[in-house]
Amino acid sequence: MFNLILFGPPGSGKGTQSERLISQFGLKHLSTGDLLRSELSRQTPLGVEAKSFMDKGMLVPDEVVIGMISSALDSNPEANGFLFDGFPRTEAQAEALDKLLKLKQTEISLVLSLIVTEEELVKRLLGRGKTSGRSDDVDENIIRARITEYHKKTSAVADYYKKFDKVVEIKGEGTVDEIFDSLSAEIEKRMYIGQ
Ligand code: B4P
Repeated sequence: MFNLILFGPPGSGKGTQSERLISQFGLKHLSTGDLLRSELSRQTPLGVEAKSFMDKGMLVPDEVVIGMISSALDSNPEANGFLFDGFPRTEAQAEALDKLLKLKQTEISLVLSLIVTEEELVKRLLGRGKTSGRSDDVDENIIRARITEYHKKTSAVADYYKKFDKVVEIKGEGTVDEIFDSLSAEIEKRMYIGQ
């Protein structure tokens, strides 16, 4: 099994690149942002709880997202590997993910970390806000709050995986094709050795 984490701040291109990577490498896409937005649009109790955090640019509580990922892993027993997009976002989530994968006798193979400047992130997210209908993309204050949450709680996740020598940093500015090629090259170097 090849399990990839696509890591980076909000707006760094995780969702954009994930769409292409899953079709190229046959991985099952697990995006906590998409899972939460699906709960939200169905107005489930979980979605209603999550909305109050997402609308302020804050992270949703760990136990909520860990529970969602655990069910998603159980629902996909046939997967050849997973692409985790937007998860883990805290050290507690990273530790929980390690335990869940261990139960399945597998582990994280690689963490690809997209590096993008803050001004570019804000520009992209405001741009997406004009068309996406996402309430967390329209207000610059909320966007900056998400970036602050990232620095406070999420950037430490890269340090967690660096201890296991699993992180490769990728320049996340340039065309979508250029970034996709850089990400693919790193996956190809490892995918066939690990399988
Ligand atoms: P997510 O849905 O994960 O979204 P994101 O980080 O904001 O965006 P992403 O990184 O995927 O977007 P992309 O760059 O592709 O999170 C939303 C919220 O959900 C969080 O704030 C949090 O509240 C909650 N949440 C999710 N997971 C959680 C977790 N594990 N724990 C707790 N809370 C959680 O796209 C951005 C824009 O850039 C697009 O318009 C795209 O077209 C553009 N773009 C992409 N690549 C580009 C390029 N190379 N050049 C120019 N523009 C580009």
